[in-house]
Amino acid sequence: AGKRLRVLVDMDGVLADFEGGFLKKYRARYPDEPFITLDDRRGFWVSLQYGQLRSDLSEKAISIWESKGFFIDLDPLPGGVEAVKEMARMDDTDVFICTSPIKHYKHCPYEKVSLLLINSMESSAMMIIKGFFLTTDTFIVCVCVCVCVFFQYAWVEKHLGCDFLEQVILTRDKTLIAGDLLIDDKPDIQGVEPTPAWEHILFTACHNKHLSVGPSQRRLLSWSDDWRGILDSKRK
Ligand code: U5P
Repeated sequence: AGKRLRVLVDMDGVLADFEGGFLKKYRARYPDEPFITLDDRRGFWVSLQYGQLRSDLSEKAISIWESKGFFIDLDPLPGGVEAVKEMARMDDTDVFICTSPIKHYKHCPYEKVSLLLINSMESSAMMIIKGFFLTTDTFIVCVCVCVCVFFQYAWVEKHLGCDFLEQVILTRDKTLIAGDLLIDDKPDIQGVEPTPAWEHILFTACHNKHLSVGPSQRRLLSWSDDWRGILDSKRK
């Protein structure tokens, strides 16, 4: 018997339509502001390109994905959910959803909730919580990150089912995670591990489709592309 194949699948831009969901909500919230069509998107960071369009648009862009309900409302990308479910049913195959939690929290709607929470606490409870979190700021960051992470898990439960919650890996550094394949739309996946165990398969997205990638880099054009062939190529 061969060894088991471990596939890591990114969420935003691979399973969930982050770019489409972003543009729809950005235009609804800021109808009079300039925007970038999906065809004109370049570079992984939406906030960076909006900031180049006009400096204040970077913050406006960030405010969209840090709004309540943004992640849970994202539509699945065509074929992604079906592909991941099929992978999970394959013999000798383990599939994990590998995603990064948000890093900004300044526009997080739960900032207000956490402030209210901390202000309404009795002084002794407040002292204990403060002792644990050190500062009110740390407490706010913790609440915001927890709630945002909750919505990423909720998306997995909604579209893949609660059994898949066991398969979620949340990390800011994907190079630390060992796997045979990482299917991800981010062109440069870096972290503290210089030689990650996985082969990165670049999932084509509006922001990376114009990039010429190195000869060793394989792409998955969409979920109708031959992902089964890519998995088979890694089996011993
Ligand atoms: N993201 C940003 N800025 C951007 C675009 C995306 O911080 O301009 C964040 C989003 O919060 C998204 C995450 O959830 O990156 C996707 O990371 P990854 O798991 O696809 O690497």
